[in-house]
Amino acid sequence: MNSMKKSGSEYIAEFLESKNIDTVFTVAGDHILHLMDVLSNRGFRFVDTRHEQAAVDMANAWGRIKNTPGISMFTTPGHANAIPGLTLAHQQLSPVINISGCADSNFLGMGAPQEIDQIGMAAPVTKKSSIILNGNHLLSELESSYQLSLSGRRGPTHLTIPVDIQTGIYDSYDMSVQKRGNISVQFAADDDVYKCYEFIEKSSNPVFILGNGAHDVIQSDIEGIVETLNCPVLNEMSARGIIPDSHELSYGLSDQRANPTARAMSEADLIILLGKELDFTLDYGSPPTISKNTKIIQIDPDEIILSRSKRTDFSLLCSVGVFVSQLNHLLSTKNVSKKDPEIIKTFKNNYFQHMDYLQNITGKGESIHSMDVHREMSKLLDDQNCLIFEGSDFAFYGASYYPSERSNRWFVNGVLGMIGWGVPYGIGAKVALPDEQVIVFTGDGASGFNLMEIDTAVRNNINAKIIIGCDSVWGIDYHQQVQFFENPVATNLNFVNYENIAKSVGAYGDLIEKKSELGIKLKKFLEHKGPGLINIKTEPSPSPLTQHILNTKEY
Ligand SMILES: Cc1ncc(C[n+]2csc(CCOP(=O)(O)OP(=O)(O)O)c2C)c(N)n1
Ligand SMILES: [Mg+2]
Repeated sequence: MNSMKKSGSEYIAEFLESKNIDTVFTVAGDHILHLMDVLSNRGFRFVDTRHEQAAVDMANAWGRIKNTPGISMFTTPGHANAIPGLTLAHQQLSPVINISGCADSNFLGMGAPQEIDQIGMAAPVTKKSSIILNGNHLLSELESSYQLSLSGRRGPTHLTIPVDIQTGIYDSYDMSVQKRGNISVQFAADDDVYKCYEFIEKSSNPVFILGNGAHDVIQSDIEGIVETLNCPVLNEMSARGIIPDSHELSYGLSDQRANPTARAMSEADLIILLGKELDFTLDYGSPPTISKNTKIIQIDPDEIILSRSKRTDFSLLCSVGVFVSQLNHLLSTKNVSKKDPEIIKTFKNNYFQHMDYLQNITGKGESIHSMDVHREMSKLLDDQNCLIFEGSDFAFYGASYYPSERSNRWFVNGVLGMIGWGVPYGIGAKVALPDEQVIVFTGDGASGFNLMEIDTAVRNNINAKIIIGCDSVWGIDYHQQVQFFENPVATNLNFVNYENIAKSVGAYGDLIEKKSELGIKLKKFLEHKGPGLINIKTEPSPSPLTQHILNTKEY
């Protein structure tokens, strides 16, 4: 190989190209201009956003859908703004590489321009946070960030690359390399898989839960297992849609707070957690969600997650996709008799009861209930769509209503419960899915954090669709304050003509105030070829999730 001299920025560009990454979510700034220029000259696509949090949320959505790290790129003060986005990506286990520039490394620690502790700020919300001080380490550092963000429980990584490392010239002979195979996976020992099989054999009504650490499960493997056994399966986050909700043994979202159907898991005598933490959504393995005598098996690619469980009967550190394949294979070699669990009847009853409830709630007269919107929307959607549900009552009605039929097309905020990410998430998702309808359902409060990104969508020609349920309250908290304290504090909002904000930046905007207008106006909105926002005046009403909080929380 001939020796070649290239700038640090050129090495970064070549690295990203070698991983087929061609898109960068950014806000420009001093310390990243050299790298941006090199990437631009090589044909990278820049989505130039209006806030760094939003840019990371877009990279998060893009990375989850493409199953490769989404790239966000900032200057130093922008890095500070990126922390909330990294926090969400960290909790959602989304593959992201965040690259921030900083001042010349020769002057760090001496009051260099805009100097802050970038590494320290990103460290708690990334899998790895580091600074490159030797340009010859660029490629090996990038490779390890890439591998880390995709392996095990996925997540964001951060690299600070000072300006002098971007502009410095390095000889390819001196460049460190880490040649890797595919993304690393951990196999389970055969006798450990057999032990799991023995638990399943002894159980009369097992329930499988695919969690956020189960993104690598193959549909035919999990279908093979639950069909062989005739037992129910639930799923969450990155595992949503791996087994479609329309499968007769799939009972949808595992979060029983938002999906009352899932509460039937309390009748299981064995719960098999596949990449699912035994967290508060499962009452840490206790009643009322999980019965005292229920056995719990936990498979996870992360030892920390296993170690946090306070009661498991058998746990195993292993890639979930690999384990599910191994178990499916083992079951296929056995003469397994099908379970005939009563529990399926309970799941079915819960499901029909819940759907019946959702089908029949409606606003008074011409006023609009969130469910009026979701029922109308479901008539208009085909199967080529991607739905994003903010952390709002308006959206949570939808999250317990619309099925998830394909993986990476159905997103909620997850266990962090953060709000404000939905609008940029939808825009990032649409960059990854140019041929599908991408729809964000958001409350009015949550929409406000990053609503200016509708301008990003217009400038970058990204046809995302935003639907605001405008109930003029911060609903989830407002309803709790009213019930528990009879005193809503700081939870009232004005009715705002959000559609005019969209129109003012050149997007489609419309307002719906009457139930009878829903069908026609939503159809026109979806047919519009360009980004848009529809603002719907809705009645405040606690969603199934909030209702569950109201029923179970005590002060
Ligand atoms: C970043 C962040 N800030 C505040 C909260 C607390 N919070 C959760 S839901 C919610 C209300 C959401 O209101 P809105 O978006 O209007 O939706 P609605 O429930 O009214 O439909 C708030 C304030 C949070 N989870 N995350
Ligand atoms: Mg609201």
